[in-house]
Amino acid sequence: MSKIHIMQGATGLLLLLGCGPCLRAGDIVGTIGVAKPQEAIVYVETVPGVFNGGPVKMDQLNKVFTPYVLPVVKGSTVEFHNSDSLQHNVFGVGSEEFNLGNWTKGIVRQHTFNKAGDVVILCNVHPEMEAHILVLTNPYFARPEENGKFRIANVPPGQYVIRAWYRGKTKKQNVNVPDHGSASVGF
Ligand SMILES: [Cu+2]
Repeated sequence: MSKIHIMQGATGLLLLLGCGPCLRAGDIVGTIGVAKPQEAIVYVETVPGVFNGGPVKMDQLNKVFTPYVLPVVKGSTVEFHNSDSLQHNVFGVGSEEFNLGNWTKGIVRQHTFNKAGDVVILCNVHPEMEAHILVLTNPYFARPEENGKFRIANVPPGQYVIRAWYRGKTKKQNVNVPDHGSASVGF
């Protein structure tokens, strides 16, 4: 019996006919060596295609923006919550500038980010409060784990620039993502 006869059902059919790009994707894995890896974001700079953002949440709790850095896809609406029993303000400076005013616990205000870049989020009631919204052009990004390891999964194969953002600065590397398996990057 030939190998072709052994393959049955949808899987066999896909293997025989090929599935074009749907089966071709690789992971980018690596490690970042910084003091607080979970406050870093690793992302692929440009990936062909059009990607849509969705709603994302940033909170203010105990006078701290949470998370410190929030990666979003361009076009995403960020909901700014206030979980403290005092007044906060939210304004943004950098690649996009806006001011949502002041509000109290339980109220949510939002802003849609339509320009790629790094927006510094501040509160004019508490000058010590700071966060970043990292507006990216595609969803191929990852927040490293506590040990510095990261994985960006299912990236279409190709040659890319990958960047690691940390405390407002980025470092870049070139990476070649294979059809299957993974490519390694170290920062
Ligand atoms: Cu505040």
